[in-house]
Parts: sequence; structure tokens; C-alpha cells
Amino acid sequence: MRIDVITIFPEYLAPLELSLIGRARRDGLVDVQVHDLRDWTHDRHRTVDDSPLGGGAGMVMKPEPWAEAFAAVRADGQRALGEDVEPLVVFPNPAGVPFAQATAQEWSQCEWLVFACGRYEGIDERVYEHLADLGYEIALASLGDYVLNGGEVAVLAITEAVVRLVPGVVGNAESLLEESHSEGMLEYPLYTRPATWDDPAGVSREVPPILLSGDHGKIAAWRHQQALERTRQRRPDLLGPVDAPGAET
Ligand code: JEE
Repeated sequence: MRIDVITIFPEYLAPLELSLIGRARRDGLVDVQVHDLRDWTHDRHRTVDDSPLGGGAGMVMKPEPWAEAFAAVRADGQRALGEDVEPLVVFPNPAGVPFAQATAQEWSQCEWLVFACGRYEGIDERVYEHLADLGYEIALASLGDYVLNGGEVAVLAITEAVVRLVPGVVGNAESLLEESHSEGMLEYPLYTRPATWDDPAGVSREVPPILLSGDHGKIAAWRHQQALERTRQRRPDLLGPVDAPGAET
């Protein structure tokens, strides 16, 4: 898989060199290329923003550097992947479609993703129109219903969620299988040694004895019940609609 990121803060993407993604890159499973949008400006100040036409607070990203950036990144990617390969272009956007595990599954099958990180109040609308006219596949994705200062944090999160699903990246295939089985529910509580832990406040804390019983059937049933209970408490939305009071069927 190839991933290009276009941003005015390339250093913000430094964590993509670490841990799981860093190793996947060194193993040749993903090729990540981070680009500075200002490389496609032509004025002394490397300007990427201007005030909003029609008025309003803040600044808007100018279209010209974006159009040049996409053309250059597309040409570079096609040299590496083949002239017939086209990217999915992802714009993190507070008004985008909520990114979810299903999105990560889908995008993990893509040969090529290009992330375009906006800043300020966002990007001139004509950039999206232009890319659509050129036949690019475009997605606007939101990380959630809160306001970030730009797309970079979303790209870190989305890239981590996507790349760990690329075959060979998460070493423990068992983990991914377990994930696909527990889908739609929160995880059961986890414990490790020591089985009795005297916490710093002097309280002796035991691991639930069933986990030491060796009865794998009972352990699985207990974990399922625990997962169900905490899902009911914390994320009832995952369990589907509840009966309306007094509803008759
Ligand atoms: C991309 C610029 C900053 C701040 C106006 C009006 C928006 C843009 N889950 C997510 N939250 N935020 C982002 C995100 C934020 C971005 C950019 C992604 C580019 N910004 C920005 C404020 C506003 N506000 C009222 O509604 C909220 C616009 C994001 C993702 N992915």
C-alpha cells in the first residue's frame, strides 16, 4: 500500500516513523510519502491561505497549491505503482462522513491513499470540484464530533487504523481474528500477573478466580457476559434500539 500525505506541517506526521507503522514501512508493506504543500507555492512568502470571499472569520486555503500538489503526487505515485493506478483522495473534514472500523477495513484494501490535510477554516470548495472533474475518487472523513485545528491528527488516527489491517502488519493474526469476532461489542476486562496485587493504597486486589480455573468454556462465557454488560452501560447504541416504554407489538 502507498500513502501520500499533503500538509503544511510535515513534522506533524513524524509519528508515522514509529512503532507498528514505522516497522511496516521498514518491512516494505507500506510506502508513506509526506509532502509540504508549500513546495507548490510560487511567491516569496509561500502563501497557502487567503481571507474568505463573502466575509467571515479566519482564513481559507487557496486552490492553486492544492491543484499543483495533486498533479505532482499523482504523477509520482503512478511512476511507482503504474500509470493506470488511481488513488483514493481522503480529506479529513469536520463535516465529513464519520470514520469507523468498517471504513478502515474498506480502505485497507486500497492500493493507494492520498490524504489532504486542511488547516485554517478549510479548503476552497473548487478544489473538490476540480478533482472530481479529473475523475479522482474523493472521500470526506470526520474523526468525530469535536473540532480539531486541521486534518493531521485525523490522518495519524486513520492511517493507524487502516495500516494495522494490511496483511502482515499486525504480527498476531489471532488478535485481528478476535477483533472480528467481538465486533459490535466493547472488550471484556483484561488481567495479568500477579493474581493478587497489593495496590499502593494497601488494598489487596484479586483477579476474578474464574480466569485461573483453566475452564476455557466458562472463561469464554464469563468474558462474553462482561463485554455485554459494559456495552449496555457505556455504549447501549451498539446493542441496537431498546423497546419504547409501553410499546405494543
Ligand atoms: C480538517 C481545518 C479546522 C476548525 C469551522 C464550524 C467546524 C475547520 N473530527 C474533526 N474535527 N475537526 C476536523 C478537522 C478540522 C479542520 C480541518 C479536519 C481543516 N480544520 C477547522 C473549525 C471549522 N467549524 C462549526 O462546525 C465545526 C472548520 C476533524 C476531522 N477529520
